[in-house]
Amino acid sequence: MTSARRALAQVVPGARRVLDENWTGSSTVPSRGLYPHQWSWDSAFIAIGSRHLSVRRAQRELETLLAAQWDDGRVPHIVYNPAVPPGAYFPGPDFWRPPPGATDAGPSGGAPPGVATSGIIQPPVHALACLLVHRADPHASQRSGFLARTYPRLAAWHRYLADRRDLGGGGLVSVVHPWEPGMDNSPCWDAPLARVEPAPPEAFRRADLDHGAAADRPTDLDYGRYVRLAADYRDGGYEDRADALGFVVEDPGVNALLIASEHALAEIARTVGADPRPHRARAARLTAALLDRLWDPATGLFLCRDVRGGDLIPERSAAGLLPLLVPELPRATAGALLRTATGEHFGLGTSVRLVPSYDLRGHAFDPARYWRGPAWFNVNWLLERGLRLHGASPEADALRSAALEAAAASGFAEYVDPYTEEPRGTRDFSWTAALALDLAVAADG
Ligand code: 9WN
Repeated sequence: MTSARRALAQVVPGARRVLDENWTGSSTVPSRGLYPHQWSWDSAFIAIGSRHLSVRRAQRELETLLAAQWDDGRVPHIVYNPAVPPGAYFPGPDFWRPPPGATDAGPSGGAPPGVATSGIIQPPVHALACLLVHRADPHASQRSGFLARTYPRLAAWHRYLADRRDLGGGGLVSVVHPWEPGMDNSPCWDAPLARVEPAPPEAFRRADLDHGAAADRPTDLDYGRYVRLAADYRDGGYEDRADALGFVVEDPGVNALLIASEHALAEIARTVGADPRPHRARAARLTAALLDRLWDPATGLFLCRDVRGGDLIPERSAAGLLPLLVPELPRATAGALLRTATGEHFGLGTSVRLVPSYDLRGHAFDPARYWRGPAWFNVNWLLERGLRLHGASPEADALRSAALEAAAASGFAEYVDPYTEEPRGTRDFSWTAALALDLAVAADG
């Protein structure tokens, strides 16, 4: 049996089981216990995998999410399932309701009537996901009008990011909460978060520790700060004003994903008969701003910028490698990123097989704790794609094989120790199953 066939045989039945079990009929929960609602970037990754099982289901996944889009264009990071008890996840739907008068948008913020959502965002992987779902069966997609329906929503989403979230004024998108870039507990947030007064412990009750090991999850102090930031944003009516927000950061991962998605949106526009040029132009402007504001030649990596403090944050995170997804990255920059990925700080192909979320040599490195060292499958899927885009096929092939093996061997874990590949976090995690499925199909193809 070839290694591609072996990967298919190892991964496909398990991945299908996880995705079927986590499907609710209109979307897929990331995990039945720990994350019992719909999450934004999870759904994009899930659709990228589930398109191989059912294109209609993948379309539904994305359209359920996009149906919860706010009137200002933002796509919320959580869409709550009304059938799930309110205490099953913290923060629940009630947490996000703005106080009366805080916003013109009414009691549910800007969410459509009858839909309960959070008020913050996650990385914009959705246009890329929509394009890949379309490509799984272009004729059926065309017949069902999938891209024609999703294009206006995706365009409004990107417009919100470009127009309302350029809080640093330099042409990049800022995040206003550590949950927004999706890498919640990254050591990159430690310095900006240190300025935030934590909410008192009696102000909230965590539900995550009912399902996850405390050593794998953020600390209570981190949670206190997450709660304070989210409550302040809500109480300010979700207004995106740099001077009113306690946490404002330009993250290279979020911006790289927006650039990749903006290129996908140009392709979608072309397919539906709209003008692709504004999307290409925005991608080019974002690429120039990314290079200008976040590239750090000394570390050979893109860094985060603390907009409130003004400086680059001197921490090496895997988010800084994600600009490998940018097609117009200068050759020398892509080469430097490849050297950084394979060098001592990320160790790809030398000390580890999967890229860790944070610097193996960093002062805050922890191989078990949430985004402070473990390897995550979505990050590795994105990097595999970026390596291939920039011609590093041997590295991409090795990463793909390692991700496939680790996903199956770990029981589709949420994340793994980068050295031992021991499973961490929850198991039967949807994006691990979905992206392993996608890699297995590509390996076979
Ligand atoms: C908060 C669902 C989400 C992922 C994030 C991951 C984690 C939530 C949490 O789970 O975040 O949004 O409760 O910790 O960090 O990337 O989307 O899988």
